[in-house]
Amino acid sequence: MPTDVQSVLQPDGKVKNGMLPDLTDDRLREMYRLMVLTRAFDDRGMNLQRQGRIGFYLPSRGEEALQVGCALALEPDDWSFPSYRMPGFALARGVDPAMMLNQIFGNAADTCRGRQMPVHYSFREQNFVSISSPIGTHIPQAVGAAMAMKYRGEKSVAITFMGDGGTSSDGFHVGLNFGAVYEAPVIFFCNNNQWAISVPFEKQTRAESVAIKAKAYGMPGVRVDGNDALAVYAAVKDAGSRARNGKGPTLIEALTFRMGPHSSSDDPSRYRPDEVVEQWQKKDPILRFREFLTGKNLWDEEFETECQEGSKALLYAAAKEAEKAGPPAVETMFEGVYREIPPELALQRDGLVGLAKSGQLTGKDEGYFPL
Ligand SMILES: Cc1ncc(C[n+]2csc(CCOP(=O)(O)OP(=O)(O)O)c2C)c(N)n1
Ligand SMILES: [Mg+2]
Repeated sequence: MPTDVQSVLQPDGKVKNGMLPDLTDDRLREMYRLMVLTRAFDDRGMNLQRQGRIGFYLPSRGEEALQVGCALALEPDDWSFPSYRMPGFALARGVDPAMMLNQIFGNAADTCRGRQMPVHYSFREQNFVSISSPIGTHIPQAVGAAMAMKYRGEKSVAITFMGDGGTSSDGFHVGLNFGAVYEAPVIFFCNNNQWAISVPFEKQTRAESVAIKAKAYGMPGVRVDGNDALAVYAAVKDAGSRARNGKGPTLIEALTFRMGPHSSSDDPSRYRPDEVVEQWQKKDPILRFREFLTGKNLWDEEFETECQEGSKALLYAAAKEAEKAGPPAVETMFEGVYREIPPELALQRDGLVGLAKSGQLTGKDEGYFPL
């Protein structure tokens, strides 16, 4: 039933009988390390924004388990069309955190060449397709990519992510219908963190869950505890194997909670009571996983220090480097669109480069996205 919530780890970190996915001890410890790294990355991002060193950040505190569990259940060649609250997914797919910081700073080493909003990453090597700001537009894109894989006889799958708010977008409905009709090898993953900025889930839909919507499109719908990395891992593995075996898409709804603000520009205390946040604090996915590892003798203080301090030091150094790199050169603005640049644009480019060279174009404090 799409209303049952699948889980592997109980709130005290104990495993439900016979439910443990097939993962080595090293892989389990890696899962934990990546969750800690994700939280450290979010803390670094928010601190950088508060220090005025970057313009914008968007944290995912409390949502680490679903990001890491999901990423580790995929194959290296799979394609992802993520939403914006997924730093842990990128990290767990093997993206270098330094590259993510380059994007946030929009510096000369940024893969997006400073043209995207901060946290709207794009990493070719990991088949990580550019994050789109307009909600839901990437969902049909993922379906199209999956259809292409099927057409070409490839064994990879596409996964796409949307929030609870994203399920109200036109892209969601179009994507799910098209994906099911064409039996595309795609996984629709809804991160139901209960809030779409200030809109609570109960105002988002009259349906009893997101997962139940799958039935109308003709695909399985699964509800899973999003604070349980192992349950998410198992759900994505299952959906991936259905897709790889020609059985079409699955809709996964992972239940979690957005512990922090929507973004560095938001103040959630204006629209939701602290008590709700406190209740969810007790369900912290990282603490639960730590309990689980402890029960298996896979955790000790030394490992904890290694994860915590290692992540902090890595990110502190990478942020310093990213800041030092400076913005992309002005002429890059004219690259990457035309094979041969039209004469009127070449004229503008040369004018701008001239201004930059004569020091009349500082660019300082200009152009930050004000969200
Ligand atoms: C088409 C569109 N409408 C509105 C917005 C403004 N907006 C940005 S994030 C957001 C909330 C989305 O919430 P949800 O899908 O639950 O994702 P979450 O932020 O919780 O991860 C909205 C309405 C947008 N970016 N695009
Ligand atoms: Mg949401």
